[in-house]
Amino acid sequence: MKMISSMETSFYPKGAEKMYHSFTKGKINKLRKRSEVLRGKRILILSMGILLTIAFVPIRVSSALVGDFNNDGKVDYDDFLIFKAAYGATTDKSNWNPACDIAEPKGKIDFEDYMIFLINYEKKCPETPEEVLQRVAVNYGLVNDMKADMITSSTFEGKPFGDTHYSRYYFKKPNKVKMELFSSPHWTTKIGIIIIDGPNMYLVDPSTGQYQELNLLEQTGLNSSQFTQMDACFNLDEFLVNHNITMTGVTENIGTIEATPKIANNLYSKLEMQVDCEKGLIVRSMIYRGGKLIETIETKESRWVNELAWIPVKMVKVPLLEAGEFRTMMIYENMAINTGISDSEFSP
Ligand SMILES: [Ca+2]
Ligand SMILES: [Ca+2]
Repeated sequence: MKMISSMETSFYPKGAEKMYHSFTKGKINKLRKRSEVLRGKRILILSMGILLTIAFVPIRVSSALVGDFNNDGKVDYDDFLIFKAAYGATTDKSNWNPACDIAEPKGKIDFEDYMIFLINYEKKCPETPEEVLQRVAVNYGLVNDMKADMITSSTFEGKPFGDTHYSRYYFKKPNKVKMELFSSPHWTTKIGIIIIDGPNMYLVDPSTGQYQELNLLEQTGLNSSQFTQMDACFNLDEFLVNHNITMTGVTENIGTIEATPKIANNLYSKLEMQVDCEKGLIVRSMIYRGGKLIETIETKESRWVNELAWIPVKMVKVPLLEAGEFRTMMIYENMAINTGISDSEFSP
């Protein structure tokens, strides 16, 4: 989009551009983003010297800013929601929106279009905490499910601690999780299965098929309307309803957000999240309970998976222990998204 505006500027003789600015003040920025048609008209208008009477008439033209589907002069979350509604459509579908077909192949809104959309999405950290979290929602916005092989190992005071664990991780939007625990890196013998389906948690013994059921709402003190909103990645609207959020710091690319739950629970009293605005990825979360930091989770490595989303593939969890420094490293291999995991995968 930078290229477009510099091209546009070159249409003007220097003096005329200056005069135009002085007449129109803030409106120039809006007009800058309008189409070739309007640019042609502006040149005509300038040469005729009757700028004020005609300049604002032909406002109903399509935007030249790629990805600005609602024509408000910026490419942001609102445009993403429009794109998301049309994602996957072909011309014969009811959700077909020709405005979103911004890349080849034409007649289909697919991830080629998504990539062009992302290229044009504002990358710098915005000024409000809501907009920073919207970057996260945009990153995960086209993800329906994920699965990966997960390798977990721990250190205490820098030395290996306990066994390395091998598990298969499944996630389905908005709040279904399954972990199959294996006895060895051969991924053959399951020794346990943990399923979380909304507020229900099941601990399954794979050798007998018997399971124990736990209600997470009772365990955590979260109420049912809060429960699905803990995750700013997949339930942002509800997360915002249930938390007070403030921005405590921002650099070019990293925005730091503090979120406190409006209704107290016994899992956390505050979340501090550092968001990489370019990727839309939470790169560090600090969890507080009773005003005290209890755990830090940091993304050490992320990958652009299936050209759809940035997903953490190496994370380190550091609980705050008085006994010493304990670190758990989680490595996700063979991460795949949108493979169509069925709901039945999450029943015990
Ligand atoms: Ca827009
Ligand atoms: Ca296309």
